[in-house]
Amino acid sequence: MRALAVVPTYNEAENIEPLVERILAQGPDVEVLIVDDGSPDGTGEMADRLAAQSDRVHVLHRNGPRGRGVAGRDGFLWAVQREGIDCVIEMDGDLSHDPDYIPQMLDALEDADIVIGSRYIPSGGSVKRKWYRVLISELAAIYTRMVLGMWRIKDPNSGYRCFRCQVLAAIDLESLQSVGPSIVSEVLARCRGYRIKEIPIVFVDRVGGRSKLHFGTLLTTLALVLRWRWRELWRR
Ligand SMILES: Nc1nc2c(ncn2[C@@H]2O[C@H](COP(=O)(O)OP(=O)(O)OP(=O)(O)O)[C@@H](O)[C@H]2O)c(=O)[nH]1
Ligand SMILES: [Mg+2]
Repeated sequence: MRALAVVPTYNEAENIEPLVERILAQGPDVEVLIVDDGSPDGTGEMADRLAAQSDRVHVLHRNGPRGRGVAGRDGFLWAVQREGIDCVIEMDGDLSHDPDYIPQMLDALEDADIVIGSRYIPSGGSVKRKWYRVLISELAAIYTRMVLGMWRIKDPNSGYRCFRCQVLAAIDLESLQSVGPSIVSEVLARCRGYRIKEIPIVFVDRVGGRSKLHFGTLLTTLALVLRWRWRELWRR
C-alpha cells in the first residue's frame, strides 16, 4: 500500500528533519508531503532541501491566510489529485505523533477505511503533558463524541489518522470550512458511515518549537463542532 504522510508545518525547524527521516524509515512505500505556510523560522527551506535529497519527500508552499486547517485540506487535495497514492496519514510536525505507529496504522487499514491513533483506549496515552492539558483534551473528546453522536470513537480529536484515499475523495474537501485545528473534527463528522478503527498511540508533548494552539482556538473549535452537527441534523 502506497502511503503519503501529510504534515502541516508552521515554525517546526527544530523538528522537521528528524521527523521526515523517521517517516521515510517506515518503508519504501511511505512518502511525505510537508505543507508549510511560509514559516519565518525557515522550515519551508529545510523541507525543500529534504525534498532535493529524496524523491519521497514533497513540499507544498502555501500563500495567503495560514492555518492548520486550510493547510491540512490543501495537503489532502494534493494527495487525492496525485496518481498512485492508496492512503493518507495525517500527522503533526512537532514529533508528538511517533512515526513508528505508521506500520500498525497501515495494517489496521486492511479492514477499515479510517484508522485513528487514539490516546483514550487501553495502551494509549500522553506523556510529558501538563495535567491540565490532558484534562482539557479528555473533556474535549467527550464533548465531541457526544455532540457528533459518534460515541463509539474514543479520540475524535486525534490529529494522527490514516484515511483510504477514496474516503478523502468522497467527502468534498473543497467545502471544508475550518481554518484552524477544528478541521480534525470537521473531517471526522463527514466520515460517518465509513469503517473507523482506533489503535492505541502514546502522544508525546512537543519538546522543540512552540505550540500554536491557544485556549481561544479550543473554544472556537468546540463551538464549531456544535454548529456542524446542528446543520447536519437540520438538513435531514
Ligand atoms: N501549515 C501550517 N501548519 C500549522 C499552522 N499552525 C499549526 N500548524 C501545524 O499543525 C501541527 C499542530 O500544531 P501544534 O501547535 O503542535 O498544535 P497542537 O499539537 O494541537 O498543540 P500542542 O500540544 O501545544 O503542540 C504542527 O505540525 C504545526 O506546525 C499553520 O498556520 N499552518
Ligand atoms: Mg502539537
